Amino acid sequence: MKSTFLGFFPINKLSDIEERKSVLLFGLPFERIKATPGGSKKAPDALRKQSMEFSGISSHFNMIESKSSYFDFGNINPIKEKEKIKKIWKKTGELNLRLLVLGGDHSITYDTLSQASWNEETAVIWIDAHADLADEYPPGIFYSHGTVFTNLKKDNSLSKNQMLLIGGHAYTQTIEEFHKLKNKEVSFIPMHQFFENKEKCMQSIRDFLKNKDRIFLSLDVDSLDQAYVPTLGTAESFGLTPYLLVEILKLILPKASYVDIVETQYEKTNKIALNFVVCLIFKILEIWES
Ligand SMILES: [Mn+2]
Repeated sequence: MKSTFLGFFPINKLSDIEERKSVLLFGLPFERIKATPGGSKKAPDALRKQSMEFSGISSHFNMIESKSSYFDFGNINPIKEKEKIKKIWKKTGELNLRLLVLGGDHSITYDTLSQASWNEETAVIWIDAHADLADEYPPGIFYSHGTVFTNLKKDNSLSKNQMLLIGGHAYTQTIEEFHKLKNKEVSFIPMHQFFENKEKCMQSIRDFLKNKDRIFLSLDVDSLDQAYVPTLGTAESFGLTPYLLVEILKLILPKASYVDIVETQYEKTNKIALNFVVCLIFKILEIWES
């Protein structure tokens, strides 16, 4: 490992973790198909490096004095190192770990969550400008960043009460995913509703969480308005604001044992998206700690 994320202790073997509820970070620097512009596979190492520009201390949170232990397991290749991901889930079960995963494109969510153990009280929530519910994307490709939640639903026989999309508002030209949302094949709170009736949306999230004991959260950075993350390959207007995202995270994170952050793309001269995701990671750690 070249460097670790600020405040995280680098480890080579999972047996080095002994403390319950530790946060285990790892990267999946992987893009399943060639997209223009690509670059999300560079994000795990770039985020680690960029984190060193920060102190990890804010008015609400001091990473250095945190009660939790933070470990960085480096990067994993989701095709060649499937076994490693399996071992991480085993360790997570034994010690109640909290996983923080850095993608990669959105297809990595399938690599991690298809190896998790699911029951009726387990659910996945994805915060995303897009639904990622295509059957094929692009045509002829069944496993990509555009089909993640179709595949998770199918392969784990998930019901709509186990799947919640928050913040969707832009859909692919293959209109099947739009129909799936219309037919309520998954639970869904579209972006515009937050601005029409925010409290109703917050209550919908609380209701969804009520009978769940374990949440897997997948956070696509393009759920944020492009003003905050201008270098993404699929940047969208009329998206989430950072503080609205934090309010949503405060509801979800207490039950989330897994968070991934995907599709972080940046330019050499424009580090806004990287800085945003570094600060988002501090926020996630802060909410987990509180
Ligand atoms: Mn996505």
